[in-house]
Parts: sequence; C-alpha cells; structure tokens
Amino acid sequence: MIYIKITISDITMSAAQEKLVIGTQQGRVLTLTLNRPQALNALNTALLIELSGQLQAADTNEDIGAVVITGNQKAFAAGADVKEMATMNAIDLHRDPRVQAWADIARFSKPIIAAVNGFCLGGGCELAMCADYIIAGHKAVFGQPEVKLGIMPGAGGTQRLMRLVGPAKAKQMVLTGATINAKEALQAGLVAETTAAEAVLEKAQSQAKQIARYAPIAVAAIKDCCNKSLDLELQQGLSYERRSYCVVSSSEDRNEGIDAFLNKRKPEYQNR
Ligand code: DAK
Repeated sequence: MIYIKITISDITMSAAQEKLVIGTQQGRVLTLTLNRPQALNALNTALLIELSGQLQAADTNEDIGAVVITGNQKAFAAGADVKEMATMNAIDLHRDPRVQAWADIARFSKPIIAAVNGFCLGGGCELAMCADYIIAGHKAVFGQPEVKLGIMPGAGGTQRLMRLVGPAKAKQMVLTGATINAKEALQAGLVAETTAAEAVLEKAQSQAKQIARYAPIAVAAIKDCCNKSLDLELQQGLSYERRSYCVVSSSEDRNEGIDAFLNKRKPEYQNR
C-alpha cells in the first residue's frame, strides 16, 4: 500500500489554484481575477457561472463599493471557450446557462472597471464592455474574431461595440475579425485610459477605491442612468434622470455630503 501525505496547506493551495475566479477584497474594492491561464482565460461555462455568482454576492454586500475585473499579463480573456463550444449541440445552446450568467454580469448594479492586459478577444472583449469602463495596458489587443470561426458575437459584441466605437469601427472589427491595439482602442473610445502593463491593475484599483468612497446610492443611480441612456430617447432619458435625481436627493447621504462640504470635513456615508 502506498501512503501519500497531504497537508491542510496543500489542500488549501490546490483549492485556490483550481478557483476559476479569484476574489480578493481590499477595503471596499473587490478584485475578481480570471484564473484559467493555461487557456488564456477562455470563458467556459464554469468560469462564467463562478464570475456571475461572485458578482451577485457582491451586489448585496454593503462592504463592497466597486469591483475590478482583471486577467493576467498575457490575456484578459481570449474569448468564449472554443473547445467547450465545439461540444455543444442545438439543445445545449437552447438551454445554455451562459446566457443567464452573462445577463447577471451585465445587470450588476455597482461600478466595474475592467483592467485589461494582453488578449481581450471575442467573449473577453464582450466581458470588458460589460464593465463600466476599461483601463488597458499598452500591449492589450482587442477584437471580435468570432466571424473567423463561422459564428458571431453572442454576448453583446455587435451591440455594445456599435455604441462605444460607432458603426464604422465596430463593423470593421466584427466583420473582418481584425484586432486593434490599445492605442487604437483608446482613440476609438473602447477604452477610457491606457497605461504601462504593470500599472493597469493598480490604476484600476485606485479608481475603484475612489468611487467606493462616494455615497453608494448616488453611485448606483449614476451608473443606472448612464446605462439607461443607451436604451432611451433623450427626453425619456432626461425625465428618468430627473426622477432618479429626486430619489437620490431624498437620501440621508445627500444631506451628509452637502453638510460635509459646507463644514469642510470628510463625509461619512451610511448607504441610507
Ligand atoms: N478557447 C479555448 N482555448 C483557447 C482559447 C479559446 N478562446 N484561446 C486560446 N486557447 C488555448 C489554446 O487552445 C492553447 O491551449 P493548448 O493548445 O496549449 O491546450 C492555449 O490557450 C494557448 O493559446 P495559443 O497557443 O493559441 O496562444 P498564442 O499566443 O499562440 O495565440 C491567440 C493567442 C489569442 C491569438 C489564439 O489563442 C487565439 O486565436 N485564440 C482564439 C481567439 C478567439 O477566436 N476568440 C473568440 C472565441 S468565440 C455566447 C456568448 C459569447 C460567445 C458566444 C456565445 N452566448 C451567451 C451564446 C463568444 C464567442 C467567442 O468568444
């Protein structure tokens, strides 16, 4: 008989290594790191379910004010998992659990910053676009190459890209499958800011920390109104904003923010 000695720390380490999304909380900022480096963080069903589960938990956790989603230096995510997709038949696609996971990710009510290095392709680019904005390293590469595989973007690639970069660039990208670099992505309006690869995560976390210090009710309403502007006509959007403004103005945190300003002190928000 062969005995293998396994210590508790071995078990803890291997459990952490197997986690497809590693969540770490610093202050009020939750960083979610996609963790399938051997597959360039390809978004398989298990990873997407884990990601959406962690976001759902964060949505109701009052100790979390903002989220950063990141990958590694080689890849944010190289798309949906093509190997997994190859095994899916029409019935699998009909009851595809990824659809609900994507909807949950897009519905998250708190700010998300995507900190992107390396490949950000297909579903990876769609995930980054579900964030409120993207900070990219100088060597990041963006694209929607689905057309090259005989498929098409399935998680908002045709819709969000059109809104972010406009029809000319979006159609060029989705129809040719060509990639763009970080500089082009910045010029096109796909990313908010570019920086050195090593500085991306820290910059995103620092901005998330700043946002997480503000009154959560105001922050959530701002995100909600910005997103609504994509669905509504201007006049409808303006009245939606007006109503949201009134709701935010009736919060205790609004009184706290204004009082703190007038009395030259730091506000202490209570999420009320
Ligand atoms: N899926 C699975 N594995 C992937 C992958 C992917 N998307 N991308 C890379 N990998 C794996 C490679 O197979 C390889 O694994 P091994 O062969 O070593 O086992 C490993 O990662 C390293 O990749 P490479 O050897 O290819 O690395 P290179 O540096 O040479 O090339 C690359 C990097 C990013 C140029 C290349 O890997 C590549 O072209 N990858 C595929 C990119 C792509 O086509 N992405 C779009 C996938 S389609 C939906 C929602 C969303 C979607 C669809 C439906 N619904 C909710 C319905 C989205 C679809 C897509 O994203």
